[in-house]
Amino acid sequence: MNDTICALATAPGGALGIIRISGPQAFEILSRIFTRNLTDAQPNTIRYGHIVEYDTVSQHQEVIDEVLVSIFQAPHSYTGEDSAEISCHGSRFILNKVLALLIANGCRQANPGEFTQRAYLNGKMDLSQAEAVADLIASTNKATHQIAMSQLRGQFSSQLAQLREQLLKLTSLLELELDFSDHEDLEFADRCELLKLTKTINNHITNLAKSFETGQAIKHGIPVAIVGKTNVGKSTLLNALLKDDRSIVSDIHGTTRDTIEDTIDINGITFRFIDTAGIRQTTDTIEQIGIDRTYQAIEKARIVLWLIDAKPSDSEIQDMQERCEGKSLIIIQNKIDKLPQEQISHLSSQTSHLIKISAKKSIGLDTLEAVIYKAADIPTLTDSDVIVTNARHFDALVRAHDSIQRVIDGLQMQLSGDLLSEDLRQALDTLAEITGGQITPNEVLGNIFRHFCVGK
Ligand SMILES: Nc1nc2c(ncn2[C@@H]2O[C@H](COP(=O)(O)OP(=O)(O)OP(=O)(O)O)[C@@H](O)[C@H]2O)c(=O)[nH]1
Ligand SMILES: [Mg+2]
Repeated sequence: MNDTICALATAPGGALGIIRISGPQAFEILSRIFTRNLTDAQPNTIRYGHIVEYDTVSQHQEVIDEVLVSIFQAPHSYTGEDSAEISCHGSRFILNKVLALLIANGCRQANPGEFTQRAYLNGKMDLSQAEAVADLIASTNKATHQIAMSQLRGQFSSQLAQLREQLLKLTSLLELELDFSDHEDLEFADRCELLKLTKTINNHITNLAKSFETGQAIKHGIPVAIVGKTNVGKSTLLNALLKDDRSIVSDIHGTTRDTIEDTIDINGITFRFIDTAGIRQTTDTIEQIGIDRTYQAIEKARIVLWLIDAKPSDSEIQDMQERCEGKSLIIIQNKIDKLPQEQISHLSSQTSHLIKISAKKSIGLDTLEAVIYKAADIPTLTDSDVIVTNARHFDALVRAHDSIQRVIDGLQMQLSGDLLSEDLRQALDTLAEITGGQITPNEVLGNIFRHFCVGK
C-alpha cells in the first residue's frame, strides 16, 4: 500500500469521466500534471484547473483538458489515504491520456476493487461492508439495493458483533467453571442457562443462514416456470407479462421447442419467467428433448404457472402436484375471452384456486402478478433487515452453526467445559471470517476483490 494507484472510475461513453487516485503521493503526482499545486490544498475542496503535458524538448505545455479535482486528505477519504478525483470530459482520448500521464509520473494502474480493498485494510469498513459495495454497484432493483445498502451501513456486521458478544460470554462462563471447579462454594451459571443461551445463539445463526435462499432468489430473480400442454397460450402469456414479443406464438401445437426466459420486476422484486415446450406425447426426438427441459425448468423453479384450457385429469393433477412439491403451484385458466361461460364455471368448480386470464387480451394479468408476488413469499424488507446474499457468508454461517450444534450436544451430554470451549472458539473464528476480524489470507482477499470493477 506504499504506492499510489489510479483508475478510471466511470463507464466509458458519458459526458464526464472520473479518474481516481489514492496513495501517499496522490497530491504530489497530480500536481506535476495539473496547473495548480495540490500539496497545500485544503481537504474536502474542489480545485478548478487544467491537466497539461509538458514537452521537455520544445518546452511547450499542451493542455489536455479543463478539469475539476476533488481533494480528500487521509484519513478522511474512502480509502483512508490521500485521494483525489479528477472530473474530466468523457472523451476516451482524454481519459487514456490523463491515466497515461499519471502512470508516467509515478502512479500504478489499480487492480479491480483495489480502492475498496485499501478502505478495508485501513479500517474504513469491514470485509462484509466492502463486499456490499460491489453488490450495491450491481444492484438492479429496489430489493437488491436495499439489502446491499443495509449491509454497507453495517446492519449485518452489528448482528455478527452481537453474536460474538454472546459467544464470548458463553466462553467466559465455561472458563470460569474450569478455573474454579474445585471451589465447591462458588456458584456457577447453571448448565440449563448455558444451554438456553447457546440455543438462542444458534437460532440467530440459523435464521441468518436461512435468509440466504431468499437472498439468492432476490439477487438472481425468482424463477417462475410457465408450463402446460401445447397451444394453451404459454408463450402468449410470457409475451404479455414482458410486454414484448419475446417468444414465438402460433396456433400450431408444439411451437416452442426450448426454454426461453426473461425477467420483469413486480413490486421491486425481479422474477425470471421461463416459457417452456408444451407437454404432450410425441415421437419427435427434438420435441421430446424440449419437453424434458420443461420438467427440468419445473425442478429449478420456485413458482410454477400451470396453464390449462380444459379440465386436467385427476392423474395429470396428481402428477403436477408431485412435481411441484415444495414449490408454489398456480393453476391458470387461459383464453377466458374465448371459452364458453359454462366451461369456465365448470373448470372453476373442479380446480381450487384457479386464476382466470386471457393472455391474448391481457385480462386478469394484474391479479396474476399479485398472486405471483404473494407466492414468492418475500418478506417486506426494511432498511434494518439482514438478508444474506453472499455465498462466502453463507458458508461461514453454516460452519459456525455446526460448531455451535456440537456445543449444544456437548452441554446435553454433560461434557466438561474444556471440550466445549474448543468448538466455541471455532464458531467465533468462523464468524470473524465474515467481517475479516480474523486475519484474512491474501488469496481470500484476492478472490473477493477480483470480482469488483476497476476504479472501485
Ligand atoms: N382467444 C385467445 N387465444 C389465445 C389466448 N392465448 C393464446 N391464444 C392463442 O393460442 C394459440 C397458441 O398460443 P401459444 O402462446 O403459442 O401457445 P403455447 O402454449 O406457447 O404453445 P406451444 O408453444 O405449442 O406449447 C395462438 O394462436 C394464440 O394466439 C387467449 O387468451 N385467448
Ligand atoms: Mg409456446
